[in-house]
Amino acid sequence: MLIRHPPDLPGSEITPQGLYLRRRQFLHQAGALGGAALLGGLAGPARAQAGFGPLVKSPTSTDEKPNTRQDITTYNNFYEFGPNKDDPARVASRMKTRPWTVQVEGLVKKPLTLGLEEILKLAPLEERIYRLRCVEAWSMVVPWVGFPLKRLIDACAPLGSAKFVEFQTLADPEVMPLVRLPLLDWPYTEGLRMDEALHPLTIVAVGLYGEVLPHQNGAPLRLVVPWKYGFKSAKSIVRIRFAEQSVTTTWMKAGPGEYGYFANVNPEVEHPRWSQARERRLGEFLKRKTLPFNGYADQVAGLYTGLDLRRWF
Ligand SMILES: Nc1nc2c(c(=O)[nH]1)N[C@H]1C(S)=C(S)[C@@H](COP(=O)(O)O)O[C@H]1N2
Ligand SMILES: [Mo]
Repeated sequence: MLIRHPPDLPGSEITPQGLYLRRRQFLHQAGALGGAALLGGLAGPARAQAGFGPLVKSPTSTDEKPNTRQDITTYNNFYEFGPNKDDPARVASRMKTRPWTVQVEGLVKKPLTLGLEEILKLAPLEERIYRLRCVEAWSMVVPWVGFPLKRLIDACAPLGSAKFVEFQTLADPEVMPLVRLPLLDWPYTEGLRMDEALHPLTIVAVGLYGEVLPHQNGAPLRLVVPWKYGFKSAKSIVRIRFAEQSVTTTWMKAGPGEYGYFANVNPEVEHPRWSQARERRLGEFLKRKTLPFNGYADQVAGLYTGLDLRRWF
């Protein structure tokens, strides 16, 4: 069986209906291409890990116990590499992360290309231990290595008219088997309102557990927006675009009634097909209560005063 699900999540709940159907279509097509060989044959040797040296731990860190490196790097959503939680760890090592550039365009002083090395010099790296809550009702605690997204945005020199920022991620059919198939609308596209992007909790992550980000977690750079569902945290970013209007994101296209633009963690707004009131922390048996804004309400609720969070989910 290619498709496996965690035992407490019926398959039809994991993905929006449209995605579920496209996944069946994918399986059908993958079958024609050789099925398991297509996904399984791509597993590469584990990459050498490089450390960042001693890091300051940000006071924004949670004091909850981080999940193990094993959990964080083998239970992933990175659909470009496959629909199962263990596909990214097996397949993503094929992605080349050097050289890597990020295209900056839209409402900016002038369009530019930033190299990864330049980006890494923008700000000191620090450790940020954050909760990550997936829309599928599981969560984990991750010791990220990163820096505030604001520092990268400042380097992009957006115009005052920019109200939203859009992120596009790598869609390379040579190394990502799924982008040949219409499982999602590739390239994976996400967006933030400018004030969300500039918020001090929002980071660019380039590592975890003190080491360079494993490919399956979004190497070489990804967003982490801890008060939003995990899908807002786009992996392997190659393009940043500033705009006056918000984009229709990949997940909004996949399930318009299921995934909103804001996607703030909200235990009171049910996903149409399951409750968001509780979550299973990876490695734990009993479910815990999901907190508004994933427990970051004190810091971020103020961004949404006057916004009906049931309507703008
Ligand atoms: N490019 C890309 N980014 C992505 C995804 C994806 O499929 N593709 N999945 C998202 C989802 S649904 C989640 S929950 C998080 C998971 O991050 P992690 O695997 O590092 O825990 O990545 C997000 N970023
Ligand atoms: Mo997710």
